[in-house]
Amino acid sequence: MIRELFTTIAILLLPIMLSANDGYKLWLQYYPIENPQAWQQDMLKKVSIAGENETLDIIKNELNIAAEGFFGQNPSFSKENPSLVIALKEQLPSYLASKASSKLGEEGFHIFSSDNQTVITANSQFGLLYGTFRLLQEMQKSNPLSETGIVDSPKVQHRVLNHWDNLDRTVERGYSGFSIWNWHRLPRHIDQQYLDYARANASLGINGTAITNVNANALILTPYYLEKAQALADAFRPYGIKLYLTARFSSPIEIGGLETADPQNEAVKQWWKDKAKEIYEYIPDFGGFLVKADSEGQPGPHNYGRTQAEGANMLADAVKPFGGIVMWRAFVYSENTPDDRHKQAYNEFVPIDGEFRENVIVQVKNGAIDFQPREPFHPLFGAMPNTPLMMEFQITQEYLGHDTHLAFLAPMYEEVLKEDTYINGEGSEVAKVIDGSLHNYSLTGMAGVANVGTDRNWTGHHFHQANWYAYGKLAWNPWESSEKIAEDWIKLTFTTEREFVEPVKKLMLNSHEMVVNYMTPLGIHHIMARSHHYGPGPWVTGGGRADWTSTYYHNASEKGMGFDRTLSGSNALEQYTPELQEKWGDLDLVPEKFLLWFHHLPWEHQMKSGNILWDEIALHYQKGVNEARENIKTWKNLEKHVDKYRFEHVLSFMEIQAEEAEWWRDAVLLYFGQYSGLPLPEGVEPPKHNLEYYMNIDHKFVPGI
Ligand code: BDP
Repeated sequence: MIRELFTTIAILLLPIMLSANDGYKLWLQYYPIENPQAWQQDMLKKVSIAGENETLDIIKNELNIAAEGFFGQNPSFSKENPSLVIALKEQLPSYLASKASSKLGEEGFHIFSSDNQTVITANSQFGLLYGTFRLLQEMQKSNPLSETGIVDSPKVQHRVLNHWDNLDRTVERGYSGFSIWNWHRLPRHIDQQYLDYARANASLGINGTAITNVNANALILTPYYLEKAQALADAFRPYGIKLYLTARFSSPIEIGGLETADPQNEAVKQWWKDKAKEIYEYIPDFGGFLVKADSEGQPGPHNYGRTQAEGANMLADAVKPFGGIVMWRAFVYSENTPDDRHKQAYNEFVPIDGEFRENVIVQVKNGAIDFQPREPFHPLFGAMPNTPLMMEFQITQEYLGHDTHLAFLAPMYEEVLKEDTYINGEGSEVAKVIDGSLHNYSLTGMAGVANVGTDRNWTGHHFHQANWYAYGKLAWNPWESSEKIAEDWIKLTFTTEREFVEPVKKLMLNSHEMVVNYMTPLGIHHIMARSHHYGPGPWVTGGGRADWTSTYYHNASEKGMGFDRTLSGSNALEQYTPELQEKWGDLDLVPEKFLLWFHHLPWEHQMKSGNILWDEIALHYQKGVNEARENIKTWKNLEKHVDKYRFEHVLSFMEIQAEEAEWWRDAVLLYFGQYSGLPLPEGVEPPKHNLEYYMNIDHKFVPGI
């Protein structure tokens, strides 16, 4: 009797339980497909998977979860008359193998129909895994297979997440809780979250993870930690994910007892060789090292008068016998170099183009300063034909409002990838540097600075899951469009209902521009609060490093504002091709989004709209605020399409965002207004407080530092 009562209560509670979606399942919701078409239901009825191994088990498990979610039923796994065949190309009967594409490479896949069967085939088990995820995504979106099916393979080899996670579990620039790596419990306890993390990555085709901060701690290379790293590598392996570690350049001194870390010193070279050998004993398929050197206080080859190539090559030689690579960051700049920070990486790396070993890839941030809300592409892209370069995007929103500001970053990534460098004439887009086609690179890669943490929904803001997703999709194919990425993500994460998908897509696609509007419009940059970068700080000046202040970048005075990077200023422009110099150097041709990035202009400068610069700046800030408010209305109208948890969560973050957009507008306009001496134009709301009030805001313990 009591048991029956419980059952009844449980059944009654079911709808409420179902609606409690905390977002943990990311874009792998596999929610019920309403009115499924025959092909959808039939496809997952009887599945044949050729062979046995851990990756195939993962595939099987995925099909179970998906079929259960879509239709409330599990597939039967059988070789008899299967509706879905999953097999390596070499395992397929010849009549099917002959239909499979010959262009799959190592990780690609082909999904096609033949008679009444659907076939997923590939040359490797990871290709099968990627193909399975793709098929399930298409099912959730109710996209029937076309005649030719889907043939897809990654355009970039190394698709790596960079975790800026410290050994104490804090995450540098992390806003979603603590590091998901529980070092204390490793290696004995493998948390389910590690597997779910690997699964989510595999569903996007991400095939590498650098698990430690670029501001590295040498301890990670000691046996105590290598044993833990090994446990993670073992957990990730069946998902096709390789593990990388960050190498602190001074490790030979700190943990090796040597007196120097000079890359030309024989004992140092040998130390790294031995260390690499040791690491490969723990992790036979270790991916290699990620290195930040000679930057922001990190040790590096400069300490010994050596070049970045000499430093990188020493590590490259150490991992070479085991097939490892070195991802050497180009984020090298110094407060002691008198040049515009914009120019320093280029000046350092271009002269040593071609001097790196063939297993080194230089990792370049998307822009020359530092993950600003908007930057022109880094001038190194296109400028190093003899050295493979990989892209580094920041997924975590250090300079984009942290956890609560909705900014869908695919349009920002896409803008950079599709920009033409003109290096080999028109059509030399950055994406062609990244996919290797422009210079025939032997190595290709893309890194994304991860935004995941221990928050239940992984990323703080539910919509920031979309940035992890977008990064993965663009790493797989840098030519993918943001619009498609947004639409797919919405459908997989929430619903396929048009009344929801369309407005949310619009909101997402505009969200990055909205943030730029209320933070740093028209090429303004680096005016965030000092150090934690949370909120406005255009007044930040002085301190140890000019290149970490706002005044260095905006140069505001009674005469106007902006960074003159033309011939009359730092001439950073000369690092771009003549086509771009002409365009970006000319006030009539430069896109207004880059105006104050390259030019210092008077407040009365005439803009294309007919407004003067000051008015235009102010109107952009107001526009951003209006857009943030508008988003709240849009979201509220969509309540009936979303589960309560995610609806409320997103709504409260949107409210914070709209409030903080006002904070940005008021603080920045009051500050620059002191110099322009001009009134706010019509349509811009007066500030709520005075400048002093904003300058005195002091947020305690902002996460991420
Ligand atoms: C800057 C961050 C700093 C990182 C650095 C980097 O403020 O925390 O260590 O980039 O990329 O944006 O190395």
